[in-house]
Amino acid sequence: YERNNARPLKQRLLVVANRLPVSAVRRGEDSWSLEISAGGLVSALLGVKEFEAKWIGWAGVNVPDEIGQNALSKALAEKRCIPVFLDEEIVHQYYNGYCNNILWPLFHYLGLPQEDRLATTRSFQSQFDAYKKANQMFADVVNEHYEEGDVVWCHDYHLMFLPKCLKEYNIKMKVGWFLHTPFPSSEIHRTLPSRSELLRSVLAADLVGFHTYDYARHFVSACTRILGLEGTPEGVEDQGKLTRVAAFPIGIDSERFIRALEVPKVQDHIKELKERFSGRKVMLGVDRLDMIKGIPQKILAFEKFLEENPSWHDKVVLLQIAVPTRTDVPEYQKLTSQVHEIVGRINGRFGTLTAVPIHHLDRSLDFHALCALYAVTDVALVTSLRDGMNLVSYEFVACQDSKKGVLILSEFAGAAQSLGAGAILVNPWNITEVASSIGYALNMPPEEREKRHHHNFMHVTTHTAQDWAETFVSELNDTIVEAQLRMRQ
Ligand code: ADQ
Repeated sequence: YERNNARPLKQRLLVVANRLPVSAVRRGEDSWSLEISAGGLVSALLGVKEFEAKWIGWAGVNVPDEIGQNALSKALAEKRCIPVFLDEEIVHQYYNGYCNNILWPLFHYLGLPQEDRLATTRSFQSQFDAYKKANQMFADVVNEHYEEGDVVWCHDYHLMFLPKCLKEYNIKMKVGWFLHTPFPSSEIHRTLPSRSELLRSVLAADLVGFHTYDYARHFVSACTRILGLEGTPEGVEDQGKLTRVAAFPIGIDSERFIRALEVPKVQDHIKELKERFSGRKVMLGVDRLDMIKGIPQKILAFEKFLEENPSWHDKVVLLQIAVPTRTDVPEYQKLTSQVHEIVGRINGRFGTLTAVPIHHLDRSLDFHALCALYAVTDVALVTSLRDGMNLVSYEFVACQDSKKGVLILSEFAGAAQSLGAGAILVNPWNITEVASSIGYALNMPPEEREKRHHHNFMHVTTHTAQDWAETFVSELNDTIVEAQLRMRQ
């Protein structure tokens, strides 16, 4: 209780993620400007009123000098953020190497890197060592700021080694870990040289969460088949210690999107877009430019649709917005050129002097522009080859209550399990199937569109990001209480 007014103090939640939700720009030797990036996780945690959240993570910048580090820590403290300082070499090996070159593709079923096997195998160990070292650095910072009664929530594949490091510091620390990507089949996970060590580290957590029941099941199978442990309906048991494993599907702050549609700037933008594309149906893709998002496959399916349906040539347009990520990685550069080449070819083939069938933008849009685009869309195309959940599909649905547009959704996105009844589910590898689904969606009668939209809208507005965070954290608290009760018995 607080000393003066006897009001119960809020429980502190330490959210540990690779990146802090801020972008930091150095203005001088000891001055920084910070901008909060309003991602899904930030709004989810702002909605959790009974906790006081603090963030721990890397600020995304290299700060080798002490003056700069002190100044940045001070500026971040005002935003309830605590930095972990990583040097360039660690970032290269841990973040670009082990996280993005090994775990990200593997967890999305793209396999381990294959070119130059010997070099990969050699550097694999040094990247894993850097990964462990970086995770230990995160643990040091968490431990330094931890106070008894805090709950620690670790996020994503960057920090699989963290639960173990934290429990080594303090066995009583309440530790949860949530994975935002898919967890692959155990047959994929078992190809990873450090498979067992990673599983054991995650199992040190009290609660392990995934977006879907399938990912949770894959994780439990990996623990039973690779580690020989016992899977139970609650999770995984190792010598009497139970690690609870469950599905916690994320959502969005749907109210934020719905409210944005009333903003005059958004309405003006909607009007402009409607005029610009009048007489044509609008199809939309919004993705980070990443191999897992299936952007080339989506565009090829659209080409096939145009090929087979000449009557639609001047009546439909595809707007593909792709934010470039990891631009220094050759594979991502290759993907960008591949997408440009396909778009150029299709526009050359089906375009006229006054209109092209595909508008492709390599950039991020601000929140209001994105909402306006979602609102004017007739058919959204989410064709990820694999995706933990995919929030674009949720955001589209939230902005469609007046238009009741159609969602074409990959069956390999986690969202297929929650929006499957309202969306048209497709196998994104099957270009013929996606092309015919485009035709089906464009011709769908209003009653069917309404029914499908209603199903999805109900889901998106009742399974929000705030619900997700609250459920995870309260279950984490209960898990510990259970463990303590068992110890007392
Ligand atoms: P991501 O792979 O980043 O997230 P997603 O869930 O679709 O994928 O979220 C992307 C976010 O970025 C959305 O909020 C979207 O609005 C925004 N965005 C994308 N393109 C944009 C653009 N061009 N301009 C502006 N904003 C854009 C990871 C996993 C997902 C999982 C989430 C959350 O890969 O599967 O759903 O975490 O757990």
